[in-house]
Amino acid sequence: MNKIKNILAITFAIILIYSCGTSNNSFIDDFDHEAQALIDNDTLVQFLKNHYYDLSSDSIKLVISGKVALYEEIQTMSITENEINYTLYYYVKDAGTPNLDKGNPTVMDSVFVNYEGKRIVNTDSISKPFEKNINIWFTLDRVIGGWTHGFTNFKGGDNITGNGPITYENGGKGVLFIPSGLAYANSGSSSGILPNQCLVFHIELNDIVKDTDHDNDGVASIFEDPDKNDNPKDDDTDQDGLPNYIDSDDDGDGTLTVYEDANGDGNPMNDFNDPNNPSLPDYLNPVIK
Ligand SMILES: [Ca+2]
Ligand SMILES: [Ca+2]
Ligand SMILES: [Ca+2]
Ligand SMILES: [Ca+2]
Repeated sequence: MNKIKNILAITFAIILIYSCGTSNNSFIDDFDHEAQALIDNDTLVQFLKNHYYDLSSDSIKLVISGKVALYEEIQTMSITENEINYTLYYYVKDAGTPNLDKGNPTVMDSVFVNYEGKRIVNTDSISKPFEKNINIWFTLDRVIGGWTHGFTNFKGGDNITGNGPITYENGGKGVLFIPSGLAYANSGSSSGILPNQCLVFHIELNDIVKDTDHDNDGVASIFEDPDKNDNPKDDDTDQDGLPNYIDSDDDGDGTLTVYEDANGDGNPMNDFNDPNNPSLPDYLNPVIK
């Protein structure tokens, strides 16, 4: 199973670089991203006040008398990226009620999704879809920040594929409303997304790979986070430029992490053999090889 998770992660990472950008906006320009975040939030709030979710057509429409504005039903997440605070808005049509409950994906897990992306043109107007896909895998660490965090609010469904096409039921379903700073920021994208444009994604979460292990070393990517700041991308124990979650020898001592498993239970996280440093697992401790 670990091997499958690893293969999935690599395959999907390649797709993602071309299809959805990355969440590592480097922000090396002198653009005022903080000011843009405030503008985007005003846009999103007003857009949500001006629209409602039409359940019968699964679409977003201008609010009319008798309908409840999305703003009254919306949920929010506070996200900090590149030291800028963002609010991600998401509408839950169905959080997901699978018979086989794998839990929610983490920000490092692989997800199997259907989606349709639209641009917020202005607070009264939304574009036609600029991109849509069904039954496509992504790893949430390699997509725009709005996706990375947004999908963690939903559960995958049940695979009921028989002899026919791939089919899922009971998966999470909803809409993500994403500020530009958690999408394509001030650069936009070749698929017609303008700089500083807020995006809307209708999403369905068909399935997830829980505890995705990018480097197949027995430590799930979400746990390759020694500084425990919920971001495994900034941890590089041996400082070789490869973050731990994609480094097969985390402490750079020449013994692969997968073999730093003295008790042989397949989990390198529970092996502690340095009496001088009893709380540091062997795979992060170059003294223990
Ligand atoms: Ca790993
Ligand atoms: Ca970290
Ligand atoms: Ca490293
Ligand atoms: Ca090692």
